[in-house]
Amino acid sequence: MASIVQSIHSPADLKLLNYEQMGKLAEEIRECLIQTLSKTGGHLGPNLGVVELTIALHAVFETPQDKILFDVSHQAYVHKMLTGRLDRMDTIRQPGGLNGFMLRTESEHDCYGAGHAGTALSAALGMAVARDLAGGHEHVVAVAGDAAFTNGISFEALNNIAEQTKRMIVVLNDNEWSIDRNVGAVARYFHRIVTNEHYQHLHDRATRLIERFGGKTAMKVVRRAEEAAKSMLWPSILFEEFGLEYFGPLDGHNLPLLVESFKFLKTLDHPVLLHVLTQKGRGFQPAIDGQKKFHGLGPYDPETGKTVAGVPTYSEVFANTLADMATTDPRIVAITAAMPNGTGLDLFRPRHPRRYFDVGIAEEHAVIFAAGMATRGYRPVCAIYSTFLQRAFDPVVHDVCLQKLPVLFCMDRAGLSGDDGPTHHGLFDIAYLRGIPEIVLMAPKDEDELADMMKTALTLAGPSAIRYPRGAVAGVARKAEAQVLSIGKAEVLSDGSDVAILGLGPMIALAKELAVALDHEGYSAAVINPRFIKPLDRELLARYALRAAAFVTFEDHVKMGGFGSAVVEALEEMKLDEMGRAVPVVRIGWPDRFIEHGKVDALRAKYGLTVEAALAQVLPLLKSRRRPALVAS
Ligand SMILES: Cc1ncc(C[n+]2csc(CCOP(=O)(O)OP(=O)(O)O)c2C)c(N)n1
Repeated sequence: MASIVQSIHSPADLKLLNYEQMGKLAEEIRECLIQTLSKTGGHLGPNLGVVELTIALHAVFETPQDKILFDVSHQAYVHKMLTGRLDRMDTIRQPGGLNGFMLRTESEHDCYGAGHAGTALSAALGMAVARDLAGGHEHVVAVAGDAAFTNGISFEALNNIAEQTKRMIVVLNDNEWSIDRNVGAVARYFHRIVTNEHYQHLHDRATRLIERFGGKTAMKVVRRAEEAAKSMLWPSILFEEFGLEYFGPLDGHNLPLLVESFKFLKTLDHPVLLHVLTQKGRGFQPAIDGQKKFHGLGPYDPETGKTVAGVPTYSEVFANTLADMATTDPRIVAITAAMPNGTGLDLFRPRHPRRYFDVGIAEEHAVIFAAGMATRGYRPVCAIYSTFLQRAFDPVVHDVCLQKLPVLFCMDRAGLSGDDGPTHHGLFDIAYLRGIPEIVLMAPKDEDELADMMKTALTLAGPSAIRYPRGAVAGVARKAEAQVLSIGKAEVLSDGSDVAILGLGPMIALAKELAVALDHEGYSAAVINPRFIKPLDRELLARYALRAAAFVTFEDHVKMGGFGSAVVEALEEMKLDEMGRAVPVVRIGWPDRFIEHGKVDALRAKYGLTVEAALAQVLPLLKSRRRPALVAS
């Protein structure tokens, strides 16, 4: 039998299908997702959950005129398949291929890009108000998961919607999961609605109605759907108080019910919220059984869901080390903003359940909550990805640093994230933290030093942050006991007199390689592990400025405002060469542009984060060396 999915080149094709064909299409899409993502990796569970919902949206609304936004947009793969990108699905998250999130530059159907949670309602409201001002007629639909409602921005938008527009549809896609189980009062509230037996009764009635009339003439269907939809009105004090008429909860896998409900909601002249219930991972048992794992993952076996065993990661070392430290230090508390899995805190939780806090997708709250605990003598450790801590910049400044509170930020995924792309690259944290007074900023060269830095941070009287990358550790031997490091002191791994190479964090590997390459060219290079971005080891910089013809800095961060910039600033202030000039610094880091998704090594090569690029820049400086090699240190 010919496949239906292959016949869908745009949403217009979808509109020609009857419910039976749509049901078949849903099956085919699921199969395609399971097979394709088994090779590319990606957000399988969330997408399997929204197959019918996305089909229904595109069956009723007319993108690109109508606007459909997905919060985070990790669940927009089906949307991509239905909007002309099916033939490129096997390139998703691959170099040069489709992005794993919505991208305005990828398709006219992607009206809003995202990757961070909580933005859909605000952006949709902006679009609805822009439509109203311009006298337009398009529909604006924001689809947001239940966990997106643990995020403050969603509530800031809710607070505003009814006052600003008369026409906007919010779809609450409730599967009771964030990446982990969804948490907090909002999650409990949704759960209460869903488990109410009255709902079950209404739901069955509505389903019967829609199914009975699904095949009849359009008018009849609309009228009956209206009845069904109205009969499903189940008072939700929360959303009604915000001025959105609430509908639901309805079965998010019942295609006719969804389609008819959207047709009905489209006719309303006030903001509405439709609560749909979906099952994450639907249609693939391993994903239903392993919700967390299948939220987002690398390649897997499409039959069994099995993945290859992972390598030890920085996240795991961080979490195990913290759990060990917490055993002897009762002041330590661990805080995550909905990322217990990604940050490794899953490992901390069973060992210290009372000192583990998942606050939901709420980075600002996480940081201020930590500040509050710190005022009471606790040592909060906020494990937040570099990219998500961007959300909490003001709390870091205003609540933690200004009050000199001893909160430790452990910034996982600092550096290029690879497949996830620009929304997830952790390339800005040095730039946004370095200018804040009081904070101590560190980057370990390996997992052993990560433990040292954690121990060091926990001795400090004020705020600190440690940045470490995604993925595998260096694989070095671990000391039995972590040691406290001297604040602001770099580590000289090997001395040299022509060039001083500073390799921040795991970029030390490139520094070592460059030293070897320079040695082949007849130059002697010092290899330095800076350890501290702030305070910088100025004394060391001054020492090498008197001997070396150039510095080279390597960092997995944007050059602008990064570690190399800090070195340049410090040297410029010192003006140490014999002419009162600063010593030249070759800065190797990411350029001033957003970096696309792809493989880390390939992107490093493309953008010049390589030993070769460093060599090409530093050799001319050495060849025109202006000064004699001076005294040894
Ligand atoms: C600001 C921010 N913090 C954390 C994340 C990581 N994250 C990605 S998806 C997700 C859970 C989303 O759950 P939900 O909105 O319910 O959608 P579902 O995956 O269940 O469909 C989280 C925490 C993020 N994208 N943005």
